[in-house]
Amino acid sequence: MQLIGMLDSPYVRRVAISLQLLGLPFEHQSISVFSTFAQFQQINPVVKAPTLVCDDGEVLMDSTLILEYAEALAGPRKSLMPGDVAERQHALRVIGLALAACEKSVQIVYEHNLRPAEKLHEPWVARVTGQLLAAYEALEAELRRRPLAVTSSTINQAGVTTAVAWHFTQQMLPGVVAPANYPGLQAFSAQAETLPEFMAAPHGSNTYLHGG
Ligand SMILES: N[C@@H](CCC(=O)N[C@@H](CS)C(=O)NCC(=O)O)C(=O)O
Repeated sequence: MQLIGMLDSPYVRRVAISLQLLGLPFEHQSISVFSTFAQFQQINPVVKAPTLVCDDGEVLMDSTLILEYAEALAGPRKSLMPGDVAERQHALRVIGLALAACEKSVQIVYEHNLRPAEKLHEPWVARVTGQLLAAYEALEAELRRRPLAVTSSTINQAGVTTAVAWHFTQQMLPGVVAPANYPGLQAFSAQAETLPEFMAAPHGSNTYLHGG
């Protein structure tokens, strides 16, 4: 199967890291939804990253749906989602917060990068920034209450998405979410970024490096 999209997208990156952790081989095409729009359109007319081209050619999109498919492929051998209902409930809460943090970060990036400066709507940026901070405050509290595992064999989807979200926000919006105010997230992210699966799919324009 082929993963389409750049690793500067937190959604593409969470899929690239998860596929590795699930032991599912894949090819990666690092093409942009912006600078290579027409090329992307040839693969997926909707131009959403990530896109997954399955082995039979069917095209999936949306990271959470792609991960659901990946879990089905890997199971019952491997899973990044807890089997226990209470544990799964907690993982889903953490994933929801981390995905909200990704979405709010992306909205701020788009507001700054895709609009002419005079069209930037400050009240919208302020609203979204407040939501972003609320998501990270809740994530920091959850991490304090129930620390997340952070080794290749123990990290789960809540850990992957939290680490990817934090790193993305810090890379794309430096200074917006002060690391000093979120020591748990900062330490967790630093450790996650040393895992081989994270290092093989670094944030940015690189193509996934097979085998680390
Ligand atoms: N909920 C989606 C969000 C994906 C998303 O918004 N990706 C961005 C790149 S970070 C994208 O495709 N942007 C181009 C567009 O929406 O037109 C997911 O989890 O995959």
